[in-house]
This record gives sequence, structure tokens and C-alpha cells, in this order.
Amino acid sequence: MEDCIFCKIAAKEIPGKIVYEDDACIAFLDLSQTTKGHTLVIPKAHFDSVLTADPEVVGHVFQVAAMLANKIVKNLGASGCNILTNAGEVAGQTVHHFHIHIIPRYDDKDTIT
Ligand code: DGP
Repeated sequence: MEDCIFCKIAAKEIPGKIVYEDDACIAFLDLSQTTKGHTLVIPKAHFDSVLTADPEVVGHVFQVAAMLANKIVKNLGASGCNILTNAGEVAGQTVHHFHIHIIPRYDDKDTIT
């Protein structure tokens, strides 16, 4: 989709720190790094949010997110993680291309505001 920053990252038109890629999705480090290793998983095809995405795509992207979260937590020595998606501005979505956040959690003091 024209003017979608995540479509451009998926198409490698603008740089992203890519940590995983397959035919249908791509994962890259979030610019904001809420905690170390904060990663986004997105479908290559454009859907505005999880609410409008093809259910099969949603399933695949969540499977990949779970697999990557496991590796990220182990590799970075985190104690756990948040896996979440925001749908709609009212829910805090700022980039309107379906994406899943993987936010590693390191201890009970790394509170996310
Ligand atoms: P959300 O609020 O759920 O829509 O999260 C959007 C996230 O996308 C936010 O944590 C910051 C991140 N982000 C925005 N623009 C870029 C970008 O150009 N590159 C990368 N890597 N992340 C971005």
C-alpha cells in the first residue's frame, strides 16, 4: 500500500533491522525499543489491523511471533515477554499495518507505561 511505512520495510524500500523473514511475513526491531529486543512481526500483505486481516494470515503471524518470542527471550536472557497487537487509534495503534509487538521483559522493574 502506498505511503505505508511497514509495506516499505517489507519491500526493503526503506531499511529495517530484519530478524526473520518468510514468504508471508517479516520481523524487525521496533524503532522505539520499549525494552531491549522489542520486535515487530508483520504480514507482507497490507491489512490495516488484526480486525481486517485474513484469519489465516493472522494465525501465521501469531505462530511466527510465538516462535520468535521464544528465541528472543532465551537469547537475550529475558524473564518473559508481552505479545500484543493494537487495533485502532483508540487502542493505541499508530501504524495502520497489522503488526504484533514482542516486548521482552527482564524483571519486575522494567514497567512499560
Ligand atoms: P503501534 O502503536 O502498535 O501502532 O506501534 C507502532 C510501532 O511501530 C511503534 O512502537 C514504533 C514503531 N515504528 C514506527 N515507525 C517505524 C519505523 O519506521 N521503523 C521501525 N522499525 N519501527 C517503527
